[in-house]
Amino acid sequence: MNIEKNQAARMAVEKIQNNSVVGLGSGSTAAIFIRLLAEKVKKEHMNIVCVATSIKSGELGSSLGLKVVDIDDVSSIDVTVDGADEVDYDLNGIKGGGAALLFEKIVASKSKYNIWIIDSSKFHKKLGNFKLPVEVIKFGSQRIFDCLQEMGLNPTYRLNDDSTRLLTDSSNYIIDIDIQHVSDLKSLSNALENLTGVVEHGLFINICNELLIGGLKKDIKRSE
Ligand code: ABF
Repeated sequence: MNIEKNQAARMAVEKIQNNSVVGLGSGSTAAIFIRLLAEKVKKEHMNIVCVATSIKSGELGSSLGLKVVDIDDVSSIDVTVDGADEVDYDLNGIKGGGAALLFEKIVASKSKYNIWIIDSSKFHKKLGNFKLPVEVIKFGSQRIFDCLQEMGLNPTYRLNDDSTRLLTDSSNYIIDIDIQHVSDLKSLSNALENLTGVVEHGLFINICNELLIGGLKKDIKRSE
């Protein structure tokens, strides 16, 4: 799969134009993109400003010489290149396997154009092979967990290797839920957003503009 991740990242870097603001995604595929982008910027003396979707991506970009600024220091982002955990044929996706979904969705919403880079194992007709991450504030999270259980979504807290609850960059918890048997994702999205204490979830609907799949020479664009 790494070959496909490299291919997808390389296709994305070719799309970055000079004098642009670029969103840096999170995850291992996005990390390959960040490294390739830094090489291209250095080689071609490009004028690029970056906004990161996680502390980790920002630190990686800065360490490689990219100019990484705070999202509120730019009026808009020209293009964001990010990974995803699962993408369907309508270019809707599940993100947040790396617990960065909140900043990823904020950066994506400020981006004029969103490109996702994946290996072919993540491209499915229907979403649900990957559990859906839900970011919740710590205070009162058990009530949300219980609600999700009552909804039949089989919730589990995201844990660290030492079995402590993982904290996101915003010091929130992640609860992963099983959506394999959910057919109406828009209704699920609305239901989750109506649960007090839910900060954000990993359903990214109508956000991706272009999907680059390693191993496929052509890219897939969302129909307008
Ligand atoms: C990120 O990309 C996350 O939303 C998602 O978890 C990750 C996929 O990681 P990888 O590219 O390592 O498979 O945007």
